[in-house]
Amino acid sequence: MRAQPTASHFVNGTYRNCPDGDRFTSIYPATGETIAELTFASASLVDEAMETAAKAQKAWAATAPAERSRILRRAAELLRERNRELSELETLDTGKPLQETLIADAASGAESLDYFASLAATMTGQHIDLGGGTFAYTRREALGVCVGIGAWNYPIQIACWKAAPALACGNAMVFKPSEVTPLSALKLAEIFKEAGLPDGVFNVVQGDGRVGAQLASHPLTAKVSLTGSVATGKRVAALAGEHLKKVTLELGGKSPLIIFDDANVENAVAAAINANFYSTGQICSNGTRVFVQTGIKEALLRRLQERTQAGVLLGDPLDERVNVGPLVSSAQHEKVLGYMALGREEGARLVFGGGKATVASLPEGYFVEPTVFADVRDDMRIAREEIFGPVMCVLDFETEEEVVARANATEYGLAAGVFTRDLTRAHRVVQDLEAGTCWINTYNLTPVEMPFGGHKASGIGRENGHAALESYSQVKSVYVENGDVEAAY
Ligand code: TXE
Repeated sequence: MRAQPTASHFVNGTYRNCPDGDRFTSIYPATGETIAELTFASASLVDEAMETAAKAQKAWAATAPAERSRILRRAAELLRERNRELSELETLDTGKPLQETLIADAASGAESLDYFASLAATMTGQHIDLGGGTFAYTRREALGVCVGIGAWNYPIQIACWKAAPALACGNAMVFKPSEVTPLSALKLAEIFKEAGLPDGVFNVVQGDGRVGAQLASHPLTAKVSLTGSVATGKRVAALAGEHLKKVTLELGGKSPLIIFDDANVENAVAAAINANFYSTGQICSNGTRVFVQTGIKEALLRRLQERTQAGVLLGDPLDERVNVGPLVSSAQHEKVLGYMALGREEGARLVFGGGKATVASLPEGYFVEPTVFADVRDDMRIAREEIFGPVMCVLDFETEEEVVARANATEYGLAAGVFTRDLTRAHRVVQDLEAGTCWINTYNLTPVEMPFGGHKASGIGRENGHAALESYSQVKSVYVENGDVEAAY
């Protein structure tokens, strides 16, 4: 199976190779086969991409917002028209089931482009009366060249979530996908060009953390938006601080999903499944600490096991019936298996799963079993560290006060969920949870209209919603004098 792109990079409206860059490959996680061979961008190609973007940005910012909207909307249509082709590519690159990529990846990218296209022309300033005919007004202006750095779990979605608000505001973007999943961002660049985006406004360069660091500290970078781990977030924030770049960080989590004993058990079980096993558990906002009030604990565990055993279909992610694919890479496979072993060593009760999964036709695939540990204690590493695989930790609780304190006792604060039929309690609990996104009686839904981002170590700034427009633009205040200018002499 091959998914070789025309070339590794896309700069100034054309595919570019970089023969002097280090070589790397993309592999299909279900088989370990190489599907594409690429190169990292050299320092000079990164410079060229930044310079090209800086030039193109001036004209793009001067383009009427309604025209910018039309181009972004056309790109959304093209994403939808090519959804199957893009989804198959995303499945090859990430190993996520086609069943998921058909609805959650390019489709979410298209939603984001449509949404920010519709907001592009609504960005207005204020008029401020200062008396005596004097006034001030504000303009909301683009920042310049924004750098996007992506993670490997939702490659095209992440590229769109960053590009859509950036371009809507009149910025240019240089995007670096994760070196684990380099392919779909190049297709997005092609689509933007076909939709009429001027050359140089959206560019893709490949590379690992070294290229990421060069981009984050580049003299022409106005802002950097990263999706990745907390460790990388700290490095990017340090670079951004040193060079005074604006920064948005979407980082990891160890989010709580709290289930009170008056909850609708079937819905709570469905949410716990989605919050831990969708995308084989590789989602930053996953509710991996499932706090269950003791009254319904055994009933909930039983239904969780019954539904998982009856419903999970592991296999080739290109088969649309398959609902659990492999992990993204051999490194992630080792990491997740290590945490499964650790859970046992730490004394958690293994309810089901707990190891490597075998798919007879795909012996080299990075498969693991969806896994549930019960009787997990707060101090266990499996309850404290982000695993980024299908490993659910179930923890018992007795009272509301206790569970809120324990849910908050983490450095992370990306997301949280509450299941209860008592809505007064739901709102009270949500108010006290230290998390950027909370769900009541559902989990992991992230519509583009809703700002998304983390409290505490889970991030800085917000993606999506009106908040994203604010973070990709800056205010200029203009004071207009209507009287004479007084001076001391
Ligand atoms: O992420 P990294 P990795 C977590 C998850 C996973 C772990 C490692 O737990 O197991 O992180 O994944 C770029 N300056 N998440 O190694 O390293 C890098 O090239 C600038 C959670 O893939 O954080 C890539 O494009 N950029 C997460 C991006 O940062 C740098 C999603 C993310 O890579 C850089 C993915 C540097 N110094 C992994 N170093 C989530 N929360 O969604 C690396 N990069």
